[in-house]
Amino acid sequence: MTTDTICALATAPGGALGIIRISGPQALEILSRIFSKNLTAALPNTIHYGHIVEYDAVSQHQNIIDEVLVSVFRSPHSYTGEDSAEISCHGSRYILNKVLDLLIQHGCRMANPGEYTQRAFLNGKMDLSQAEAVADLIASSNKATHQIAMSQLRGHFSSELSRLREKLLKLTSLLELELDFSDHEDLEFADRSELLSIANDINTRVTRLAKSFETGQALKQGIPVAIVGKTNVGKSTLLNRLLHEDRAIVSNIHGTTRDTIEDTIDLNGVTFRFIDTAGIRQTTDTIEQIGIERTYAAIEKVRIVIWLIDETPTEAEISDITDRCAGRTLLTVWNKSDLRPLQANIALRSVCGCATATLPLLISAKQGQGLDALEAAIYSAANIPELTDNDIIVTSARQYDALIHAEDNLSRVLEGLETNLSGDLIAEDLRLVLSDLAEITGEDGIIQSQEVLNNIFKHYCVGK
Ligand SMILES: Nc1nc2c(ncn2[C@@H]2O[C@H](COP(=O)(O)OP(=O)(O)OP(=O)(O)O)[C@@H](O)[C@H]2O)c(=O)[nH]1
Ligand SMILES: [Mg+2]
Repeated sequence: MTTDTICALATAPGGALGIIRISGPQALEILSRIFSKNLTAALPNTIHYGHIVEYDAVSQHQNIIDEVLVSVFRSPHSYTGEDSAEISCHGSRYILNKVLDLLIQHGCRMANPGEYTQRAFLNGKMDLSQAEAVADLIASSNKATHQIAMSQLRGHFSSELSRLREKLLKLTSLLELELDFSDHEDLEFADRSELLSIANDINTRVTRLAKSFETGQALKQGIPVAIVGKTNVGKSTLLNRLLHEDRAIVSNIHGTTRDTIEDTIDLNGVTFRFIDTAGIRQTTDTIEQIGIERTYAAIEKVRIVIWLIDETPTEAEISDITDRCAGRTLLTVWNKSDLRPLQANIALRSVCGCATATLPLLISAKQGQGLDALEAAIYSAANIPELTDNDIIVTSARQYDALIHAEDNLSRVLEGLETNLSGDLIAEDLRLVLSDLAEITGEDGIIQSQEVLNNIFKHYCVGK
């Protein structure tokens, strides 16, 4: 499909080695012009030791640029599906630029971001959802995001989509059968309740996929946790303690933190994004007041709120925080346990989730006591599903959009079946669902517009 042969540096500059990738119909021919051996007849999946050389027309000598290893891959058994090669050079910036220059002089073109993966998709080596997983895999920074990307790359999402596709096709054909032979009174068709049960099953699966996006986003971007409370209770001290660095200014002056401060850490292989906030108090200071508004705004955006206290709060404070944290997990944490023992009243017990038994977690952010228990409580509040290698979690907004469209069209299918709508109208909506799902994988002749493809691949690094 492509005629250009492309090249790019696939590794980050600065390492001991650098890998240059070449892919396209002329990959081995062009490479042979600058390599000490002819590789045009090289066997697939072989490695060749030799030199990258530059011919100097003035001295009529060959200058050796580097001593390298070249891996040769043959179409269709390569990442892109084309003839390709990877040159492992020494990591010198000069060498790498020189080799790229030589390749370009001899007929290669610099690859665009993600162009190798785009070619892999166009050559049928992977579908679009797998291509997107490649970017996720490269960006994965913890166990959870790695596991999700790996599962998608290995095609678990694609297989679930093809199962859905089969069910949709079955439904469509049953409906069409009903249409084609509706005058034959002696023929029996699947009754509508059977069709409805297939449609419901499809709907449940699509909804499950769409729902997983929230978890996917949280795992990818870090689960947001706000640390809130009155001024001077030790919120910034706690942030610094959780991050193991002096990120926020700590002082005994009330109202030290004015703006929200965010940073991430991994707990048990999952990224959490902690947000330190301006302490809540009555103030006439306009800037501090803006900071407090931001604290309230931060609560709206998070799934977990750590409410830090260092004295027994009043009933009014308790009801204010519970109101603001409705729909979120509220962890009440008593700080400065080294200074003051916990003084719990009945109302405080109830905000901790249980009328009698549960008390706030006790910590000393300054001295580090109780931090392990707090981290464990944060992790369990996040309610991360126990991920297995086969779990399908949607992480791309593009895929999520397609699933939402599919859900929308499916709801009309269900409605149509329930209200005994004519089969041809229902079949029309079914076709829309099929095309929504096909958009995710880019399959089935639904050729993605170049714009959609460019949009997907432009976020990749060059060389992938
Ligand atoms: N003894 C003791 N002091 C603490 C503890 N945690 C924080 N402090 C002290 O409490 C004071 C306030 O700490 P910060 O972390 O700045 O408090 P904050 O809640 O961020 O305050 P604002 O930004 O003003 O809202 C500092 O002097 C801290 O050293 C603790 O666990 N024990
Ligand atoms: Mg602070």
